[in-house]
Amino acid sequence: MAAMAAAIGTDIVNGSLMPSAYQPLALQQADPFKLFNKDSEMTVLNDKPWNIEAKAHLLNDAVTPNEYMFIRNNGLIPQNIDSSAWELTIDGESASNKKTYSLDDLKSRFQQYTYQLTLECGGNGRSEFNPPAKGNQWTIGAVSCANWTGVRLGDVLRDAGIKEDAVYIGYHAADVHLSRDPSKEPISRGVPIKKALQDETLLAFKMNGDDIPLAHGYPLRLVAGGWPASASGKWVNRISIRNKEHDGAKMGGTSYRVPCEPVAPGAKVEDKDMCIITAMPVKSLITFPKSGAVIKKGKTLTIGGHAWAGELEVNEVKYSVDFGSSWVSCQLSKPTNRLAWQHFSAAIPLDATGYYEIWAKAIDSEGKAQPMVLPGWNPKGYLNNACHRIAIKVV
Ligand SMILES: Nc1nc2c(c(=O)[nH]1)N[C@H]1C(S)=C(S)[C@@H](COP(=O)(O)O)O[C@H]1N2
Ligand SMILES: [Mo]
Repeated sequence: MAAMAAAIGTDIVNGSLMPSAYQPLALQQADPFKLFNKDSEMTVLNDKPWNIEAKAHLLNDAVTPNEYMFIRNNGLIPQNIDSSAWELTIDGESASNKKTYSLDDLKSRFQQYTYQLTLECGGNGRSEFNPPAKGNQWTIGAVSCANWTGVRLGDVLRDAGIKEDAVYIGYHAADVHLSRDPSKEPISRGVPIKKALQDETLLAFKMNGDDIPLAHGYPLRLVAGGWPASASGKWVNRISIRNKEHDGAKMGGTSYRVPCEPVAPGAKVEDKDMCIITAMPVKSLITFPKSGAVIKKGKTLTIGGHAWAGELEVNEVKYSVDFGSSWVSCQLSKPTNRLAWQHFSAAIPLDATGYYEIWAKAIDSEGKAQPMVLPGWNPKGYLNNACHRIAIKVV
């Protein structure tokens, strides 16, 4: 009984009358697909907290709809949100004024912008690292590119006043620490002031034209595309302008930090040798066809997918049907706006019957390509941008 009460978070009234072996509704497994309007092919990695990822073929849309968008939570989703009472406070050592805005203030006082922004969890691809890294075992599906509408964070920060010595911003949010201890934050990260002031860095209140779904940060979220999505605080109610690197929860230690210089797999790395992840590396995903597709001999295989490169543009995507021995260029679209993923396609002749693998490799505007195999090991398994591959059978 005590254990159940602890799990529910309060005493169970009339608990002594509860039949033995009865499972209170509060502890029954909710259906995450219904709860979050997710497609039933999405993969649930964890339910305490909720972490759900897509499969490559589910991400085929040019703009990711909610049903295929991954969910990454560090804590418990806030409940009973009253958006009419929601407030965003700007404070911090480097804010000239502490200022508080209602959602209406933000919507009416500042110009609104819509951008397609790629959000990829820093730990996307973690499942492949060896020695294994603790944490959600993301495969390839912790990435999305939705339309986000809101006001520029920079406009709001400037309205409050940014002091000369500002170097960083840190967000604070309404989600609840897993321990339910109100003095602890599940996560409070941020970005350098320069990234905070970019045109595309939004305080968003709409996703794909509608209110942001609760799991994705309703009613207000920070969106800093191209950086590890952990920088894009959901349910944001306070942003601090800092005169030093933000020191909130999950800014230090091995959280969202990697060895500044490459290390041997499994190495112990001293804190001073760890660096905060900035922009995400170049990456691509073949979203069509689904891996395992069977095609008829004599037909051309059309593949499609997306490519993105942190703060940069993708210059080229290539495919290989011979395990990387030779590469052929794909068609590649320009991004709709900076920090949006780009779409590639190719018509591939597959002449023999049998098993093929299609590998895709993106190259960014600075000439950096995705590695074919796992990149540098790091303690928490971040930044795996190895080439995506699909299997095809020709019959
Ligand atoms: N308040 C808050 N913001 C958060 C998180 C969180 O747990 N709490 N998780 C972060 C991480 S690690 C990721 S990858 C993204 C995931 O965004 P999504 O769930 O909308 O896909 O949100 C980020 N913002
Ligand atoms: Mo993340």
